[in-house]
Amino acid sequence: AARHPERCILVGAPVQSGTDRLGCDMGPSAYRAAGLPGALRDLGLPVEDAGTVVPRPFDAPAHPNRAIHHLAETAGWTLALTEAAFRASEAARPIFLGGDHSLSAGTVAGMALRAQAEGRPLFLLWLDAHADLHTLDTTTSGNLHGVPLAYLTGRPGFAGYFPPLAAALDPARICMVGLRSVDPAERAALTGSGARVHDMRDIDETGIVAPLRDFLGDVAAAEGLLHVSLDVDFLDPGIAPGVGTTVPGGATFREAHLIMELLHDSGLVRSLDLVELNPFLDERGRTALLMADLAASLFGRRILDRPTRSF
Ligand code: 4U7
Ligand code: MN
Ligand code: MN
Ligand code: MN
Repeated sequence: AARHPERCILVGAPVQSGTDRLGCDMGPSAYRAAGLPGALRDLGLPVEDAGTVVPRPFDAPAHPNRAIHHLAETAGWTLALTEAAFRASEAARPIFLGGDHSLSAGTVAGMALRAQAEGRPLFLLWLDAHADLHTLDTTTSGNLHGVPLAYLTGRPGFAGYFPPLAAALDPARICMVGLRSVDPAERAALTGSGARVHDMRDIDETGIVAPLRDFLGDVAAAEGLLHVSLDVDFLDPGIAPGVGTTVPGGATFREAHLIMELLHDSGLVRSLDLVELNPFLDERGRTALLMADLAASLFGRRILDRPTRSF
């Protein structure tokens, strides 16, 4: 399998234009306060801090869907983060410190360019309670953290409002895990899309190991780059209260760690989004600490040494 750089690079993305609650802009600071850079260095990894991205100006016309807010600002973040992700991933594995989930419209678009430059396909693991598959026409909340996957897969209606997408993702290379709040328009978009979708019921019935191994096997066989997008609300609100969109019945501490441990052992992860942390809603930093802990597991923290699995 193709090797990835060892070096990690932290990229601050204090985006909050995609939500209707303030506070996500404090996310990057909270991850630093939670000790994420040190935890990665303790694993023996070279860690660079690229600082904080700033949005680019973007002229978006008013959209007929009056619910939508902060459209031009979110599009400007998308533009800036596409470039930042492409640049940061040249010789390192980026960790994007969010910021709300609209930031993934940029980070994943940038990683798609990186994959294209390396002549390899991009795969995406989306860990989230939500599908984030609304188009600008179907969102009723108008919160653009609910649209990144529609943009990234080339669903209609973004032209002129968001930066043009160089390379749309093939839904067959997307695996979604943790779903438990899907709106009717998103459910319709998922049907027949070819995306792999594992809702919480699937996890309850069959566990997550077999489907995840299956997906990772396909990434390895295609010599793909894997991007992981981890939304705080993937986790159960009982262990991760620091998020604006809690949904009961989320992943447990061990389920989430097991996924990170399997991802590490696969050696396939090239980039990671940590999104939706709202430190203003957190309890004494526990959600920030848990997210940092999960990131450390993905980058190699382990309970005991064990052989890595080759696919
Ligand atoms: B997140 C929602 F209606 N679907 O569109 C919407 F349920 O990035 C939620 O996954 C979106 O946290 C959640 O507003 C976006 C809602
Ligand atoms: Mn999300
Ligand atoms: Mn979510
Ligand atoms: Mn959310």
